[in-house]
Amino acid sequence: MKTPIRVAVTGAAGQIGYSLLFRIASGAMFGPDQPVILQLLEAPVEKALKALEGVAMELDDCAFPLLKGIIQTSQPEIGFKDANWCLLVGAKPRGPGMERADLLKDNGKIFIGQGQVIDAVAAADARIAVVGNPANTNCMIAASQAKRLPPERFTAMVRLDQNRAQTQLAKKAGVDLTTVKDLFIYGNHSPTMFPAFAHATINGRPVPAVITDTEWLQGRFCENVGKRGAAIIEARGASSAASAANALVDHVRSLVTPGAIHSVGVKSNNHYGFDANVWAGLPVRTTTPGSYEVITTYAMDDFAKSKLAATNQELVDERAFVADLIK
Ligand code: NAX
Repeated sequence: MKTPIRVAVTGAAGQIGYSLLFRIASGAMFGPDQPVILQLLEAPVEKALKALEGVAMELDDCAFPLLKGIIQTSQPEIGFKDANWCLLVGAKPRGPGMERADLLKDNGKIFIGQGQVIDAVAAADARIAVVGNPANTNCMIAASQAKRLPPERFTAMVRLDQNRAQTQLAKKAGVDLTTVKDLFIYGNHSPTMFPAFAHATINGRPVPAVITDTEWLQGRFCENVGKRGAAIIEARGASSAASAANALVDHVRSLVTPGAIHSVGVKSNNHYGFDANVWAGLPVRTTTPGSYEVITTYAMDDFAKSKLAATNQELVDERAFVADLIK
């Protein structure tokens, strides 16, 4: 029997948590022979902690063979202790009339604190994946607080956007979605992000050769993917949860699978012209479990360059909003 992996999950009693924890405990994230210990962290709010108790009871009731322990806490020092993976899902939602700048600052404070505690108490091999919005900037903020853990350990989730884009292309082309490959998301997890269709393939052929409607690719397609979150809220009356949890399973599963190529929000280091210090969605290839290299060889046409410039600008602006926090 392998040693259990300790997986810390914040916002564990939230919507995404409710779809996510059971997948982790069933083996979908780390494999069918990898035991896990779930370290569930919630805000110090009575209602949330009570709900967490209920979630933990349901996890118990599933009798998952791989689940070797459940910790419930509102204290980051306990929740992140010796964690091998820290899945930062919890965040303050944007309230009515709230400016994006206020959301950035409020969440910034949470991710400053969590970044510091993770750096102090998580396992030496800790990996961090940020889902709570604004995910890229929250990830940048958490990473800015780490002295022990290097920046490449901190990743932001853009996999939901990749999955959304893959299905949109498959539907348009009338093909099975598994035939759509090499579709990567660049930039922010926001409507500015860019699904780079020109490099993607369908049955081995470049997407623009299969879907010849350039106006659709540059217009409706990019818009549908970028604004899908809002469309889900409109239809469901609540934000994406099961698909977000599924994307996080994919994000981590791909990061622990050598050879996988996928989209991840990482420190850009100037790749594709992004500001060096923002976390941008980029194509990566997993090298060893938990580590990756950015694929830097894609050429960008003028349309792609303009999209990259816009999403980069948004990330730079977000960073500027929280500059005083991360000093
Ligand atoms: P919920 O509001 O259902 O759950 C969030 C949970 O986080 C709550 O239970 C809350 O008590 C908890 N929380 C708040 N502050 C905390 C803290 N300091 N420590 C621990 N827990 C804390 O939101 P949910 O629908 O689960 O979404 C979670 C986050 O994911 C949101 O920020 C949301 O915007 C973001 N999303 C990100 C996506 C992505 O692709 N990156 C897509 C889906 C989702 O919109």
